[in-house]
Amino acid sequence: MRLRELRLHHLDLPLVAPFTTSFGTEVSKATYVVEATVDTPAGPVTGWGECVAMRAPLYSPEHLSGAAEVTQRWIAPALFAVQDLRAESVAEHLEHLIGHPMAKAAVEMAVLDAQLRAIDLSFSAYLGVLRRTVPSGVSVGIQDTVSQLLEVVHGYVDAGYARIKLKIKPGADLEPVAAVRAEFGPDLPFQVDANAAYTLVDAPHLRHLDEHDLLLIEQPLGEADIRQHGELARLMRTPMCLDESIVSPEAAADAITLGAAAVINIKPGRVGGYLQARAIHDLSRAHGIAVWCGGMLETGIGRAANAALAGLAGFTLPGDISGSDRFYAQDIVTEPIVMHDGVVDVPTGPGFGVEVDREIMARFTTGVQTLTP
Ligand code: NPG
Repeated sequence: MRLRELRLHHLDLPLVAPFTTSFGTEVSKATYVVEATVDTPAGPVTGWGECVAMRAPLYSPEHLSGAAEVTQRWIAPALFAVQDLRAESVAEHLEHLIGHPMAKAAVEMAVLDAQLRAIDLSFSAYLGVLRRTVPSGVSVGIQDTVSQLLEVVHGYVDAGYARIKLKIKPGADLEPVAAVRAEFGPDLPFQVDANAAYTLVDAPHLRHLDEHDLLLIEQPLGEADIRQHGELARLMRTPMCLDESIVSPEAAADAITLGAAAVINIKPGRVGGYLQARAIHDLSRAHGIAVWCGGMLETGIGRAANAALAGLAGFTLPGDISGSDRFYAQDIVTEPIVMHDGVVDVPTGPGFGVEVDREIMARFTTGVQTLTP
């Protein structure tokens, strides 16, 4: 295959409700969608990817406009120069560029979608996924009041979500967690996500979370603090799950060896793409470490790909693969992902199995960058 053109469609998608985490509140989702045109033996084929970097470097060192710049100046030229490009070799062609996993993942995704469409193969079949559906969890942002929180959680529980994840931060942790557990009882699959908001000196405080029988606590400490997560894990009964810290299979191996992760959240963007994500799944499974698929408020493109990835056998916990309507009144694909009966369907169409609705996408487009050799 030969990469002919990359088009970055910059979008600003309004959220149905503000989303608050320990690093701030978002009222709309800025992203860019990658449209790759690839010459294949079957002729020119278009594939789609998306960049999950946030506007500001608050979750990880990447930010959206930086990712677009890196793509324009280094990633695209490196890939345009390749005579025989395959999705499986994208990472190696980009290995000399340090970091920027989300920028790389977005392009690899679009190349992979095109490659699979050219041979009429779905991403799930490519991965060898047998499941038809995967359990759908939902991530609940930090709310202003406990009563507001309970109302929001009631909505998701009534809708049938398979588990609830609550964002926490210092000052908004033990009380909301206790309130949700008391309201919904011991059977609610319930976990928390701190997005690196604590330090190891908070261990005595965090240990109180053990009283609430959580499925796991996600990333309480900083991205670089793998060893400290190991220490905290030994001080708590709640299973330790890492997100931000797991940037590569090597980081996953370190975390597992240090006892820092009983569970791993796999986000393809954070680890440089779906193929690396698969490698981390395989490594974790071989070590008996449970994984689940995280979410980055993806559009219908990324959500479809996540639903297929989460069909792999090692994904034994519900992922942040909520229905499109949890974040968006209007998605950019013709058939957005829908949660029903606590699950979402694994897409079966060619590539990621979704079609972009260009007319709808145009409504949310703030700019288009066309990159050619
Ligand atoms: O369903 O996509 C979703 C949201 C899941 O909470 C979620 N994502 O830290 O995992 C996270 C968080 C996040 C979202 C982080 C956007 C960074 C950006």
